[in-house]
Amino acid sequence: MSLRPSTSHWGAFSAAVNADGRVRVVPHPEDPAPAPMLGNLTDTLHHPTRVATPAIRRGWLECGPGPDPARGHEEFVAVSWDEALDLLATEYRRIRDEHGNQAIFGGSYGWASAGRFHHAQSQLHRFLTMFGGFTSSRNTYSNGTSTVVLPHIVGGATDVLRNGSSWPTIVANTDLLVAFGGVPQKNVFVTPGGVTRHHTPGFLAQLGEKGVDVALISPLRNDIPASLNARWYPIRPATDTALMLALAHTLVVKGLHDNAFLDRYCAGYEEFERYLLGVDDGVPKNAAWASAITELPAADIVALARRMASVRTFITITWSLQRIEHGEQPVWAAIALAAMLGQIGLPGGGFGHGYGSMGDTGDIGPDFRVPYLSSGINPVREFIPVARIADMLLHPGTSYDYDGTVRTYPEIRLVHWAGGNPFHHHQDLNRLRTAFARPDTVVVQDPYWTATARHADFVLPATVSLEREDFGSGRRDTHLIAMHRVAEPFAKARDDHEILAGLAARLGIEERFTEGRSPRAWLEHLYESWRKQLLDKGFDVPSFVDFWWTGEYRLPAPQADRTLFADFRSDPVAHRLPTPSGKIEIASARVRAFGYDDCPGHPAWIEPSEWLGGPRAARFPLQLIANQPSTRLHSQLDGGAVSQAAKVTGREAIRMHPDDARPRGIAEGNVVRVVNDRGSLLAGAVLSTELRQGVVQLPTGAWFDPLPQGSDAALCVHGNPNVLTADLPTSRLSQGCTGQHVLVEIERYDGTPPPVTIDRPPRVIRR
Ligand code: PGD
Repeated sequence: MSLRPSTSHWGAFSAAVNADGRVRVVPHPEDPAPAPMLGNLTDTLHHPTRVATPAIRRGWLECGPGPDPARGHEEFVAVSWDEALDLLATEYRRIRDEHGNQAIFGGSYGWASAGRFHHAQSQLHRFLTMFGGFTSSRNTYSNGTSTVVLPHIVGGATDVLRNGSSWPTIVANTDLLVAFGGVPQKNVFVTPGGVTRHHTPGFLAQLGEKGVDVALISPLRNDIPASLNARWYPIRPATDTALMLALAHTLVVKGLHDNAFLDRYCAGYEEFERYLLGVDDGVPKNAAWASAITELPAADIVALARRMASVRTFITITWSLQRIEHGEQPVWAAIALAAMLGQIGLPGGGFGHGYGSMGDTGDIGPDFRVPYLSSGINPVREFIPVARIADMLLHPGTSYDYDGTVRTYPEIRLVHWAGGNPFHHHQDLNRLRTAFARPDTVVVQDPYWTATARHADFVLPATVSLEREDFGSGRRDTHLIAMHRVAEPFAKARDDHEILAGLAARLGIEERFTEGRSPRAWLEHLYESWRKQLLDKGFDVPSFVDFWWTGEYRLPAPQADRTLFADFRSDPVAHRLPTPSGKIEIASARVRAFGYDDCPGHPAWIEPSEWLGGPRAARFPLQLIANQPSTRLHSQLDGGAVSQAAKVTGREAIRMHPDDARPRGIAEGNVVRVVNDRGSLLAGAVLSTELRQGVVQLPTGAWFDPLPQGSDAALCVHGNPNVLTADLPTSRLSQGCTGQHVLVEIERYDGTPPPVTIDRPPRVIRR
């Protein structure tokens, strides 16, 4: 078979199916740095965990809907598509008639696959909207805290998160890059929707070649490529805010802050300075104070502050820094620090957020809206901040704070998920299991028997993107890629669109849902409507037929030079920020008025519950960093070759310092048990001096594989860190995800460890 074009969140490629059913993948010829994880696609079509047939949990089939603690512990019964969709349509009608549309939770958070038409959430949200609406979720697990706090500081989140200074501008102008959380190269291979040219590894290499001074502030040394020769500040996890405050304090007491910038462009600096100097609380946030918290030498902090004030300095913070308790604080403190340096809006100066968190931050591709499927406007206004899913299911009717409002959790009866894996992405998975027992019915559409699918009542097998036609492109992508069908659908798998069209037909909304178009007709319709807008703007865009057979369209107008807030700096009146003051709010009267003890009106150090300096560390003395994996995207294709090759004894690899391993009798390659009071997991030990002592690192995404009921069901034998993480919000302001950090203890596992079973399907009874 000839190679056919396609794309994924981790890169564009061409693919063909070999005679043995495996996929041959060739990276896009223009990609200067193809993602290693492309290799996971090889076994994607026929992996043993593909869902072959619609299936219904036996208890649901025999006893009907209702809360059931057996969910996630029971076998499934294979059914026909007609039986599955008939039963589900009846249940949808019952829920709507008895409880109303807000009893349907369709947030369905997750990355799904590249492809603008078959995008699973868009399809599901469109279907649910046409059915009368659903309770939705807001924000993301990625940067949901920043999304809420940034509007209070700079008037919006979009510019900071999507239109930050470009890498060429930084390479050309920055003297000193101060990288809180580093610039982890593993993450820049990924951009939602697709990326054709991975530029960022090249820009990082240029930084190294130019000899830009780099300060890496992270407990993990490999959070920045070694070629940059960064100076490593091995900070104690969760204490970056304290360091930023001490850097700011040093600027004040040495008279190195830019008063003219603060006067003209910022509001609330005086209040912040009082806090820095300890005027009201008697605690100056000086280098000695921060040294005790961060365990970095005070002299190094003072020297770094002096250096930052003497050259063109760019401050970056990764998104992982806000994925912890009080995650608003490092974001706000970094902006306050940058404001005090007075370089915001100057090329190569100021701050950025998310460099190394994803491929599109700082990238030079065009900022182009590509064709997409409209989901319509959800008539139900009910929503939750995305990471409050378990709280909502467990505590309907309970009130909670969110961004200055008081909200109440709705009572959910039906959960429908397509394109996400909450039993990978949510915190405290054992608590989530209890929460998932509460609804009457849980529906999951996924190509694979993920842990989430195993916790459903209805499992509806979806195709993978190689089995359908689509087009794809990500933010700042250079190309729109035609995604040709490479293989026929696996077994009885159907496209999400087809599944939902079948359900829509039974509910009398098929015509509205499909508008009478086939998927191919949708592609042509979406493309041609988009093309017309571009032609009107003078762009030369090929017809759909030409695009489809060429296999790609190179998007116009890349943006090489870009400086965040350059316009605001040039004219702060004409380009006033949409904050109450029109300026950068170093202190916010609005946030202060909310009265949140966990998010006051200016950046502040607030001790978290899970850190090495707190009392909990006496019981659980190691800080686990649960960051993004380098061998797969989140939990996707964990069974793929690249992801599997990095496992140790078939389990996720956990890195620990030899000085932490030795006293525990742990050697390289040992199976270890990682434990706290929420659960435990088995992982394979890898010893490394690339992380500071007292810190261990276990990436997210190993498929959750709990022992069966009756044994230690709180133990994941495969190594998913979310059995250990706390289901706590960042604060009452943003209610964001705090999954990045958790305190644990580790011991060697002696004896024969229980086998990993998640790489096989669950028991499905054929009738
Ligand atoms: P994925 O593994 O991408 O994880 O969480 P997310 O749920 O996005 O899940 C996508 C699912 O969609 C997979 O099961 C895949 O098989 C399925 N899928 C793919 N294509 C299709 C399709 O076409 N149709 C259907 N129906 N399904 C499809 C990611 C989330 O995890 C994120 S974004 C972040 S940043 C968080 N990070 C952390 C963290 O730093 N630390 C911890 N502890 N936890 C985290 N969780 C969060």
